[in-house]
Amino acid sequence: MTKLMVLAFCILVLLNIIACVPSSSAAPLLGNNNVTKVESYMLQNGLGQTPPMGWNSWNHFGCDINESLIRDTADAMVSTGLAALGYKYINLDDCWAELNRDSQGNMIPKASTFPSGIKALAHYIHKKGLKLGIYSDAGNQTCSKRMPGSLGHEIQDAKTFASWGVDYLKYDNCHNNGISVRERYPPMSEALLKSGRPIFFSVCEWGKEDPATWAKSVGNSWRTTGDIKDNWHRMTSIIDVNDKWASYAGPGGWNDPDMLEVGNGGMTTEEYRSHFSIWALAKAPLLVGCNIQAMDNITYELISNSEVIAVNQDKLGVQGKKVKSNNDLEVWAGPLTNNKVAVILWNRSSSNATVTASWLDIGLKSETIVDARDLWEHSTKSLVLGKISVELDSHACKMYVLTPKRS
Ligand SMILES: *[C@@H]1O[C@H](CO)[C@@H](O)[C@H](O)[C@H]1NC(C)=O
Ligand SMILES: *[C@@H]1O[C@H](CO)[C@@H](O)[C@H](O)[C@H]1NC(C)=O
Ligand SMILES: *[C@@H]1O[C@H](CO)[C@@H](O)[C@H](O)[C@H]1NC(C)=O
Ligand SMILES: *[C@@H]1O[C@H](CO)[C@@H](O)[C@H](O)[C@H]1NC(C)=O
Ligand SMILES: *[C@@H]1O[C@H](CO)[C@@H](O)[C@H](O)[C@H]1NC(C)=O
Ligand SMILES: CC(=O)N[C@H]1CO[C@H](CO)[C@@H](O)[C@@H]1O
Repeated sequence: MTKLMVLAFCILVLLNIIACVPSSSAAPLLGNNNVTKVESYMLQNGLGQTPPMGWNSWNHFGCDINESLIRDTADAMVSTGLAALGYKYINLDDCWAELNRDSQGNMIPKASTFPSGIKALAHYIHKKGLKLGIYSDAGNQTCSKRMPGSLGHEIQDAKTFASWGVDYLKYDNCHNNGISVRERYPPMSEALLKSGRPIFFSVCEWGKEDPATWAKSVGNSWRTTGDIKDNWHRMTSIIDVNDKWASYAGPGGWNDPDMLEVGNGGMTTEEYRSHFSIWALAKAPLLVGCNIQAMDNITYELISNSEVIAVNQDKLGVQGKKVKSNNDLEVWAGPLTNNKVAVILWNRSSSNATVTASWLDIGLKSETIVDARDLWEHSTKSLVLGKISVELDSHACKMYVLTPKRS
């Protein structure tokens, strides 16, 4: 075979993974579910080599969505420059479909709010260089009870989504009749792999059955917690739960502590800066959840920080984690490519505090000398030795990338 033929073959295998795995019997997937078999191979859709970035409608708009909102949001993603920074996915959440399937059992877009259909919307979004995400549920209704779920319709719905040009599926966990998530999520994963289109699979079972321990073979990301809320307490408690699963994340499969609330108004600027910094360090999906069309300058400054985004998208793909905690004064850190280290000093207490990270806390030898790049000040302090220490307002953080010079 020529090199070109080998390359073409590899691409075909990647796009059409079914060719490489034992095919299942023709019986309905749910009825004849064989979890062991599905889990015997890793999810091989080639997606999610770095955490996904984009936008999702839920945190700001809930069920009040329609095709003009989605198109306008896509326009704003491009015109603000956010798309060029990596925010590619424009994701619909709940409430895009009619409650009832058509006479052939297909899901249909809600005529009153998506009159042009999802295929036309995908076309519009693809023309802008962006990708379209959609939403369904591993039960027989979605959480809003305004849409059918995909339980028992996995193959049909995956084919429908692929035929529309969908690039991402968030798969929720409501109205599931108490059936284990380990039975309900793999059939959709397999159906997507066989759909003929690479579709990022976002497992959203809220951390119910410790998905970090099994979902890497099923999805490209898995929620580790219940829903985020737009307040400090919920944001901090969610990221602590997510942190426990740090060692399971990596290229192709990420822990998901839920979507961003930055810009929705329930936290202070320093709290949102902490939220964005920690999500980036934890290699969480960066799915903006505010109204992009009306965001203020501070929100834009936070979510468009290319140095913070670069930590999230670092090719090494190791989730940064909490390495030190002392009365709400915390150090979070993780390795990056080229022996760099990302570190966050975070004061979660209710008053000013000095937070210190010593090199031994964050995986550097104590004699190492680094250049410390402050990712929010966009300034570099040269030749720092042994530790880095900073005074912080309540709930504020500092985020650095440390580049070792010699040791
Ligand atoms: C599931 O699949 C595996 C591997 O193909 C097979 O060994 C096993 O017998 C199957 N189990 C059931 C319950 O069908
Ligand atoms: C579409 O949704 C947005 C956000 O909820 C709303 O402001 C707008 O009025 C809606 N447009 C139509 C045509 O319904
Ligand atoms: C939901 O699905 C289950 C099968 O898993 C079925 O028994 C039940 O009747 C369904 N409920 C509704 C309201 O469709
Ligand atoms: C927000 O940013 C825009 C564009 O950079 C600028 O024209 C405007 O003055 C800023 N507004 C405030 C309140 O800083
Ligand atoms: C600490 O507290 C003082 C007095 O409340 C305040 O002026 C100062 O800006 C605070 N922040 C830092 C980082 O020192
Ligand atoms: C809760 C807590 O640890 N608060 C601390 C915040 O920082 C100040 C200054 O270092 C300490 O005095 C507080 O105890």
